[in-house]
Amino acid sequence: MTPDQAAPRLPLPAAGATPVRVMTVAGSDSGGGAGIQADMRTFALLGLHACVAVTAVTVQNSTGVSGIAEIDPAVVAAQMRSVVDDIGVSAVKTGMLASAPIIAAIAEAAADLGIGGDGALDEGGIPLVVDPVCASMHGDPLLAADALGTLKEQVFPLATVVTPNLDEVRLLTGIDVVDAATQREAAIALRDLGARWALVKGGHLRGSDRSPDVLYDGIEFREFPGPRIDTPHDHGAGDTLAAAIVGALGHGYPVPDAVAFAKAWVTRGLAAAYQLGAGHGPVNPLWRLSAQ
Ligand code: PXL
Repeated sequence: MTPDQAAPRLPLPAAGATPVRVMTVAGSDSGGGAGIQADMRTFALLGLHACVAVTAVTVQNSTGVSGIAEIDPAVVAAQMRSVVDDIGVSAVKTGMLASAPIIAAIAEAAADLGIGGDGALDEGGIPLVVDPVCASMHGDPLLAADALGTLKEQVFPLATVVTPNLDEVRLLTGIDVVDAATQREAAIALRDLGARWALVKGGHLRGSDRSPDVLYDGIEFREFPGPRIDTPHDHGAGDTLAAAIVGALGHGYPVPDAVAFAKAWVTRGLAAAYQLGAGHGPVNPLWRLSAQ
């Protein structure tokens, strides 16, 4: 299936029919632009039923994060088990995971529930998209410094796709992506950490008016060029991209088609981003509902 770049959409359920179900394991953003709220906006606008496992509650507005309350790791894992055992999901995303104990609980639950791992892209498997969120756009930490190793060791080997931005690539691999060659080197290093597919986003690559993302499966490098949308209002863009990948995987798209779809989706959202509060506004999945 070739994604429609102009009007990216997924098949919609008939009224009253149970939609495709997906789950996000992520933190809440009280400002409504990133984290769980970004994921749910995208899932809803794509016609999906969104389940959640909350990892942390952030106190946050358009100017930054001023507080974080972590959820008990056992409660995070229990949310995942409760949803999968009853409702069932066809794809899962992780975002802000906050701490090493939360990550360990999630990794154990995911392995038990058949989320990610080798069978993820087989019939009946549950693909896992790992957005390795480390900090907010303002630089507020969203992952404990001592949790990076746990994320790499316990979650990356389960990941169907990882979607780091260039700051996260540096933290995870030590590679400073400055050009196409280092972007490919980073994709190889991320796969070496255990992910089946690595998507290295080019959005923060300076000196270019294009922002090609590079997707690598250990065999082929695929480039996803896109226009660079120059806006200060890109809060939640990474979450939105990863959520749209989850939505497309939940519908059974192959990974490269899911990425192409998600890229078109977030590009439309960035073009429609709006100002909010005194700081940075969010990427806008509501473009789909906008008055012309
Ligand atoms: O955009 C990454 C992100 C994810 N999750 C939460 C966030 C942010 C960025 O601020 O607040 C809860």
